[in-house]
Amino acid sequence: MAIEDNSQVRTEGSVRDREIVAARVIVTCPGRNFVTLKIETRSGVYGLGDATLNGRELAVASYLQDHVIPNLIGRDAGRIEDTWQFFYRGAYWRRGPVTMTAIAAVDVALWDILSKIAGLPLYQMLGGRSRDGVLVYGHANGKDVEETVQEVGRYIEKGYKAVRAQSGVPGIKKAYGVSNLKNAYEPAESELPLETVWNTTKYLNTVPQLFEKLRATHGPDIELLHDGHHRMTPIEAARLARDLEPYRLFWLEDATPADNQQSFELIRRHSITPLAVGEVFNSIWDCKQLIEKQLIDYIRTTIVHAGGITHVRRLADFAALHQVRTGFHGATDLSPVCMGAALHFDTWVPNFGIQEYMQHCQETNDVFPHDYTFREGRLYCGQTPGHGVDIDEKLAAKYPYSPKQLPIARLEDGSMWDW
Ligand code: KDG
Ligand code: MG
Repeated sequence: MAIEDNSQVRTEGSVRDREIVAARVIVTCPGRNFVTLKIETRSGVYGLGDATLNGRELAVASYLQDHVIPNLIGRDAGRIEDTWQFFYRGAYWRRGPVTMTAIAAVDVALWDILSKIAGLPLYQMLGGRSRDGVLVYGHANGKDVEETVQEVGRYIEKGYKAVRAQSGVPGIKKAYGVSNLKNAYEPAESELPLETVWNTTKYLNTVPQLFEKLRATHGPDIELLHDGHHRMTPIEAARLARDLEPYRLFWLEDATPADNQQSFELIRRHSITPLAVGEVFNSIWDCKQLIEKQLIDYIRTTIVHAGGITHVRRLADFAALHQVRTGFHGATDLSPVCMGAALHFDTWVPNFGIQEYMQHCQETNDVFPHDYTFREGRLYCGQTPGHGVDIDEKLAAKYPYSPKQLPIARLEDGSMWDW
């Protein structure tokens, strides 16, 4: 069967046009590192996929270059599902962030190609619009509660309807999510990991004060979010979730590490604060229990780190059966290519919740021209065929790779902790 299909590639006109004749990996650092896969067909149509895995970029570049691209040449770009299965099932060594990011890059590039051939924006290929614009949340942060409250105000003035708030904590030198640069929080800032010191007690004493002040200052309508970034144990997370109930959060994210999915039962038992998790997940299997037991409200797993549109579509459909909605990861370490694909997905997916939108810097936007736009708290994907994001390769070549790793966290006694 496979052999017959391959012979069609060589003889059928349109299938022949879709034959993959070249693929290459582009590594660039316009403000931060990005890895992009470009796939070209015989007819000259090309597609782009994001392959960026923060702090581990070259592992994915090598996986693509050495193990994926040789298998892509000669394949029909229209066989998206079969190509996905080939790289997932066929690799024998399945799952994991490196593999699933590489598969995602191929998958998104193929969806881009097929949409371009059809002459349609990608969301049409998925089934068309479910909404006009995509609700997004921005990142407000400050060195203390006062400054963070002001920063949230700045986002509201800019039209945001949802804002994530992260504040400095007295006694913690470098709290997660707080930067000197305000909009541009880039945690991967040094060649070897920066060592930060963590204290959960101090954190748990500060966060409820922050949200009390936010509600008192900005009123009941603005949606407020917070990221615990895996630092709490389940019972500590349950306490924070309960303490935050009066301030009605849109969600509390990554309250505790989800390696043991069952640990979310404990948080759920004690609190009605909505929970979001999953930016580090690579597969539906990482959240099967969380979803089917309704232990979470939002799934954050996004296209670039979980096998692309083909796999995340499956995950979203499964989540819909359990009234779990999507809330895709959208930090700046996910390139505009991922953002473009995510916005088309968000425009289609019936069980959409929210999309994270941490704005890229000007250098990044110049390297990746795109057609999505922000208006009154929502992002709108464009009508260009494909996912609407391109790469300026000449400009990209001017920004060579710059090795950077994410920080680590230790407790005050030196023990390693979750960053
Ligand atoms: O690479 C790690 C970042 O993407 C992560 O720290 C950002 O937690 C994050 C978020 O919610 O955006
Ligand atoms: Mg997060």
